[in-house]
Amino acid sequence: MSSVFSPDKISESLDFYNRNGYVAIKSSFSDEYLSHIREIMIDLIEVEKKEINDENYRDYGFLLCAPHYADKHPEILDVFNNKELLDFVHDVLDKWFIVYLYSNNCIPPHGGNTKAYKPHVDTPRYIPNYHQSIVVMITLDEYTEENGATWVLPASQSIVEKPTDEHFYNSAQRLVVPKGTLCFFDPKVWHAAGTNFSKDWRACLLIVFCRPWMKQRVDIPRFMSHIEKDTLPKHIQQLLGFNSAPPANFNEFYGDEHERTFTQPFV
Ligand SMILES: O=C(O)CCC(=O)C(=O)O
Repeated sequence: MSSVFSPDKISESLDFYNRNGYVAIKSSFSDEYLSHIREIMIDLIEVEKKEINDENYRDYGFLLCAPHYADKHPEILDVFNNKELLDFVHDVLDKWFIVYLYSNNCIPPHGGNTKAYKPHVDTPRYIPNYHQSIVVMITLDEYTEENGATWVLPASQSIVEKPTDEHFYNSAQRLVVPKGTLCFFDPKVWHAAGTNFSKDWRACLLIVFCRPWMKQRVDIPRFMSHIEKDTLPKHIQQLLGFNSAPPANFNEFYGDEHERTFTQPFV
């Protein structure tokens, strides 16, 4: 079993993250909520596959924009009320961070893989002593070596050159953690999803947060244009990037607060 920090051990977990490029922290999500979200994710994977309807579709197991489905499944957005999660991201990125990507990685059973199974980094951008983004993987199952627990190469977040597979698999650790663990990653750390040899899916949510001046991976507010913005709580609008859209006319830049599209401090 990997070390899982208690959320009140803030300085120890931050120190571990800064040294190793990842850290696992226990969350307060209920087992019931995690199981419910897991069921929704597994269903949505098929919905999205059908919608994309492309023979060469390579992203089976991932959703491109989970908040897109918040009209039918508003509980998808409840993760943004989780204090342990937001507190840790705040400690790394400071205030006004937004969601860069809200996805998942569910690995099919019986030897299944996803596109994330080879050693990789998520974002190869190297700015010394600066965190531009952070990934959190919320485990929706207990992770075991059998069901595809993630491999992570400790302290590899400043290694630009791809490690050989031999070095990676000899030196990487498996994230063998309970369901409901918040696994934070520096997007520059070398890691890989495992292969799932069990009889059931291995599921997680994957959320990437970034600084508010960065462009999101997908335009989440436009992906949610079928959902009335004002039905979303203000702090969730802010996190999803509704307050950090580049202005497209003079009013959106100079107008009153309700007309402007970038309303949070430009940090
Ligand atoms: O699901 C996992 O175990 C890792 C996911 C991953 O590597 C990724 O999405 O970049």
